[in-house]
Amino acid sequence: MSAKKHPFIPFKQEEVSEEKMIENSRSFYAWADKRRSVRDFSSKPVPKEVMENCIMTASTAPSGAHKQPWTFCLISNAELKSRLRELAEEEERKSYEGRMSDVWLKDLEPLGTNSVKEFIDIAPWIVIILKRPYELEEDGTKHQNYYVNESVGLASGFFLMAVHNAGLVALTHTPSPMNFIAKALERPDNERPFLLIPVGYPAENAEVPDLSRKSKDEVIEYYD
Ligand code: IYR
Repeated sequence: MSAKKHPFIPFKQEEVSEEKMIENSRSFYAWADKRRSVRDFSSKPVPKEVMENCIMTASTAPSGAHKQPWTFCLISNAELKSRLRELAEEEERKSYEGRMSDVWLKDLEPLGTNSVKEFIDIAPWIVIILKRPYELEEDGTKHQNYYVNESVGLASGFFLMAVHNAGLVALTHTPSPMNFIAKALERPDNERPFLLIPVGYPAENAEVPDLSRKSKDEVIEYYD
């Protein structure tokens, strides 16, 4: 079976001066550097359209063979959130009380995380990002997707920036193992949970750890 070739169309992008490029990249970096993972959420509602726009921004990410191997579950139902919290905490308790190594727990200490995940109840929206390792053809055959982790990782990054741009906060939560999510949401076999992301306003008394980020010298190796 051969896929139909896309027709090619001209691509034009408005050119910006070097000066403007430097200014834009500098101000974008300064703005991006203000994004923080927040664990203390307000329950203040956020319009559904904002979430849809953030998800559709995520879905503009590049993906292997343009397969867009992702599904976003957008959850506001209080009962479902509460069920997910219960299940996540069950797994997390097992992790914190035995599955995670002492070194891992020590690494997390400065972040003050624990197995209590009340943000799943409190945040107005829970977004579950699922990866799709394969698509099911109508005749039941499996069609593999490509670079699925890379693709869904990129989409997740785009999503976090879209949330930041909307003036909201998010947390990339990875209850592990995550099979319970697919089960609770009754997802098909070709979808695997990738991240659970609460989205909303920060609580009035929200706090974040006073972290610094790696410097240019620590992050970039030059080959001029
Ligand atoms: N998934 C656990 C533990 C955890 C792991 C890492 I690595 C973090 O950066 C933060 C938390 C939890 O969500 O608490």
